[in-house]
Amino acid sequence: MRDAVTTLINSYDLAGKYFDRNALDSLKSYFDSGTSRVQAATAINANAAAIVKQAGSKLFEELPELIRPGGNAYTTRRYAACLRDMDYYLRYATYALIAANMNVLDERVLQGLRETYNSLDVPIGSTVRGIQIMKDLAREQAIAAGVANAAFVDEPFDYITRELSEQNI
Ligand SMILES: CCC1=C(C)/C(=C/C2=NC(=C\c3[nH]c(/C=C4\NC(=O)[C@H](C)[C@H]4CC)c(C)c3CCC(=O)O)/C(CCC(=O)O)=C2C)NC1=O
Repeated sequence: MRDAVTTLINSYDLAGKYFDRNALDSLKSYFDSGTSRVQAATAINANAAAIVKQAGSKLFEELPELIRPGGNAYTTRRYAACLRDMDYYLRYATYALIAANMNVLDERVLQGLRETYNSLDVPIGSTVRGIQIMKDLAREQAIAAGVANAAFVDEPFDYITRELSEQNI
């Protein structure tokens, strides 16, 4: 698992080089954004249960067929599995926000996920919609907590969306 700092160290070490101007600029911007990242993650953590619940309600309101007979989130077990997945996405998104690096998502969340979803007929488009709804709620929480430039909150949600949506070749 990597973060913004270890990724940089790794690549400079592989080249056997001291940090140059680019590396130092990128480290500086990472540390400058640190307080905002912690602030955003704190706000999301404190409201995680509510974010997942609200996002679920909104998703099923938009796509009621998911929870009707024949829908993938129909039956209590599958409904709960769906909300649990949403909670996973939210929690891992906060890790990626703190790390300022998406590697944790690749390693812990995305590996094999599309295959699992396909084999269980979990609709990827609807899952992506759920993730996008959570993104908006998470950003709102960060803004409400006083994070000035909260656009970075979108990053892990968009990353999961992009990776999950990619077509099989
Ligand atoms: C931490 C990393 C991690 C992830 C991401 C993860 C996802 C994950 N979601 C699963 C199932 C599932 N995922 C969903 C999700 C949904 N169905 C819908 O219609 C909605 C669109 C959507 C919710 C937004 C459902 C309903 C199942 C159960 C499917 C079934 O068993 O038939 C399964 C199959 C095993 C199980 O049921 O637990 C996995 C592995 N597991 C992990 O360990």
